[in-house]
Order: sequence, then structure tokens, then C-alpha cells
Amino acid sequence: MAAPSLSHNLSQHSISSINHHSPPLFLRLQSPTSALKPHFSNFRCSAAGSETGFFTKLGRLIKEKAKKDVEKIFSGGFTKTRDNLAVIDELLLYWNLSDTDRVLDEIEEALLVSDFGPKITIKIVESLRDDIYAGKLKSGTEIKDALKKSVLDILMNKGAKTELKLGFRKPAVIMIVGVNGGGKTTSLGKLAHRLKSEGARILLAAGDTFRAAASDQLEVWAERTGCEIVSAEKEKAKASAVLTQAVKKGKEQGYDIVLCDTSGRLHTNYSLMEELIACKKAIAKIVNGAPNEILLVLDGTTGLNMLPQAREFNEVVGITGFILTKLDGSARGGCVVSVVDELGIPVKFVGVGEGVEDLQPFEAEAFVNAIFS
Ligand SMILES: Nc1nc2c(ncn2[C@@H]2O[C@H](COP(=O)(O)OP(=O)(O)OP(=O)(O)O)[C@@H](O)[C@H]2O)c(=O)[nH]1
Ligand SMILES: [Mg+2]
Repeated sequence: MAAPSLSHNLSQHSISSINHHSPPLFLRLQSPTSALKPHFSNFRCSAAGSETGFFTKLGRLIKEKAKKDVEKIFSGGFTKTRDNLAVIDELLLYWNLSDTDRVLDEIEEALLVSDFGPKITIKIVESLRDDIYAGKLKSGTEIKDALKKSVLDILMNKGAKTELKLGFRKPAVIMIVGVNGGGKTTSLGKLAHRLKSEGARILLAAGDTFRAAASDQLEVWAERTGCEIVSAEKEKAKASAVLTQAVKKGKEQGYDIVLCDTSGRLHTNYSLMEELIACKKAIAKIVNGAPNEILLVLDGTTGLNMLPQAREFNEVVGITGFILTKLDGSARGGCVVSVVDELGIPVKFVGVGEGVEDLQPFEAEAFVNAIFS
């Protein structure tokens, strides 16, 4: 397979683990039960002899393969945020030392408008001011590079672990949680598509038992992605019961991953948040260590309002990663940086449209290049 045309600025360390020139080696499964047939036979992996667990490889592979389209999706996905930040280029084009304070004020405003949040904005702008007056930054280009670097540093220091962590027992279980209408079901469908196209056998679990239409919506995604689905058999079923049934089926029938949808809930609604705890416990009873990922879906158009949601969900169930949706339409891409900085939890995927392909594994460097291009 030819090497994908990767942006020269994507981080080398993460690319280096794929050897595109070596002949394909088929990945063997480390199945906990020898009776389970390998399902990843179409997985290619260059790490011969280092079978550290197929789920580890799946998480990594999803990220690495996605780099092929990372530029396409990121460059199209953040148009509005990029438009807001474009003013920075104009300011820096004519920058001279005597103009520094005015230019920094305007950079500050551009960052705030893009929802970087006051804390990060002040930190970035003050560090630029110090470096400019210390003579370390001597041109508009150097200032722009320093600005990009400080944003990248925040993302890399606090949210670098963007790979899916799927443990080593089958099935791996991923729960998708979040407030109403954020894009949980859509993201779950897109994720199913991505994982399935890597050869994983996926089971969907319609854990949103709150609305009758919710399981119909997931059925549509099951058809679209060619995945099996477990839905409630009777009305008013408990979410934890449906998820239990699905994970049991996943275990008995050798599925690789069970993707669990849940109802939208306000993070301030105590009893609904309790229900999530019940779901998590029910899953853990069937597969030790599961759910492996609890991904919180945050609607990018809500900007900094997502922070209290993220804190609350994390306190109640322990979030392992974020999916930030609707960034295609949002002018508030800076909130990606705020949420990582505030919570120290990585953004694992971003949603940049409603189509089946529009879920992009998060790449800090590509993201920074996209919004400051
Ligand atoms: N433009 C855009 N729309 C999205 C994205 N993700 C989801 N949507 C749309 O947002 C709407 C809500 O998505 P759902 O997936 O139903 O959201 P949900 O969180 O499951 O909603 P509830 O189950 O009602 O809580 C739908 O119209 C989706 O098509 C995205 O990344 N970009
Ligand atoms: Mg839903």
C-alpha cells in the first residue's frame, strides 16, 4: 500500500509505527477464549512479533488510518473558527514592536470570540507579550508560530492520549453519554462505521429507552453500517437491562465491540445521572473492566457552556474521552482547547458533519494547523 499523503507537519512519532512499504502481515488475535474466531483478519499491522493486544492495535490503527483523511476533514470542518482567527494573520503581517500592545489586544479578542476561554487566552497572550519584549520573537511569523505552539502544548500536555483504549477482553464496551441532542446516536453510528470498516465485529445497543423513536434511529444506523443491534423488547425497559442483554450477547457470540447508546440527560438531573452509574455497573458485571471507554459527546456549538457538563459527567461516571460534535458549523473551535485544559481529558473524536464518514479521530497538530491556517 502506498503511503498516504500526510501533511509534513503531522507528528512523526505516531506515523512511524506504520510501515507502509513492508508486505502486509495479518494480525492474529489474542482471544481470551480459543473458541472465538478472529474477526480482524483484514487488519494489517507492521508490528511483527509485537502482539501487545489486538484492541490496542485497533485503537492505534483507527487513529493512524484516519490520518489519510485528516487534512481533508479538518480543513473543511473549521471554516468558521478559521474565519474568526484569520484576523490574526492580517494583524501580524504588519506587526512592528511599537504596535505590540494593540496587536496583542486584538489577538486576545480573536481568541475569546473563538471560545478559547479567558484563562487560556490570557495565558497565551501574556506569554507572547513577554517573549516579544524579551526579544525572543522578532517577526509576525515568529509570533504566529509561538501562538500555535502554545495551543499545541496545551493539547499535547493534557490531552495527548487520543487513541481508543479497548482493553484486552472481548467484547470491548464503549458507552456514549451526554446531554440531549448533542449528537450521541449519530456519533455512535459513525464510530460503528469506522470500527467495522477496520474489520471489527460490532454490536449496537439501544440504551436510550427514554424515547420510543431513539431505538428506531439507531436501527437506521445499524442498517446503514451493516451492524447487529440489540433493542428493548418491551416498552419502558430499563436502560441497564438493555445494555446487560447486549453485552451478554456480545460476550456469548464473540463480538469484538459493543457500542452502547444512552439517553440524553441534563447533567443537573440527579436521578438520570444515577441511571448512568447503574448502566456502568451492569456492564462491568458481565465483562470485567468494561466499559472500556465512556465517551462524552459535547456539542461544539455550545462553546464554553460545555465545561460544566463535562465536569459533572466526569464526576459521576468518569469520562475517558470526549467526542466534540458539530464543529463543521461552529465558530467556537477554541472550546476544544478549553475543555482539554480544564479537565485534562483527551478529545478522541470530532464530528464535522452528519454523514457516516464525518467522525474524525482528533489530531492536535492537524487541528491547530486547520484553525490557524
Ligand atoms: N452538522 C452536524 N450535525 C450533527 C453532528 N453530529 C450530530 N449532528 C446532528 O445533530 C442532531 C442530533 O443528533 P443525535 O445523534 O440524534 O443526538 P443525540 O445526542 O443522540 O440526541 P438525543 O438522543 O435526543 O439526546 C441530528 O440532526 C444530527 O444529524 C455533526 O458533527 N455535525
Ligand atoms: Mg440519541
